[in-house]
Amino acid sequence: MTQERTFLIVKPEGVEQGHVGDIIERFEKHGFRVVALKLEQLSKELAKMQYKEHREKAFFDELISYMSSAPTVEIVIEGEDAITAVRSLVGEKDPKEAQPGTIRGDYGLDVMRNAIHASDSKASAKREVAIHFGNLTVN
Ligand code: FUP
Repeated sequence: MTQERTFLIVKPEGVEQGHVGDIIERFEKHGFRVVALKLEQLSKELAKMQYKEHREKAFFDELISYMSSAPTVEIVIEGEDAITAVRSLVGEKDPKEAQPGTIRGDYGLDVMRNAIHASDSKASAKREVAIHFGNLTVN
């Protein structure tokens, strides 16, 4: 077991529908600590940096418009094996396939509006934290 940091975004519909408190509580109840937190309406430039691996995809423009359309909440959390453990609390990308009790299973509307983003690897966590929180250390 290793202490890790990972990066999350509560997406616009998660903020709009009032799920921020519950989402943070789920992570805290599982023993994770919040180490950085902010509410921000992302610029298109920041959203493009966040999702640059998808820039050739058909859904990219819609994703960027959506992610920059309203406030989001960026969070860095820390705990044992945080990257893998957090992805399992988040659930499958498509809310229709996500288990009830996962964040996307409970709150996601569709593949794009799936309530929350979570880094999928150490390298992604490092890259994404650098985009949103400057030189905060990830390990
Ligand atoms: P995840 O890491 O679970 O968020 O999944 P992906 O990196 O595959 O997807 C990145 C973003 O693209 C998510 F916000 C969902 C969105 N997406 C679509 O909107 N349509 C698709 O067909 C696939 C992904």
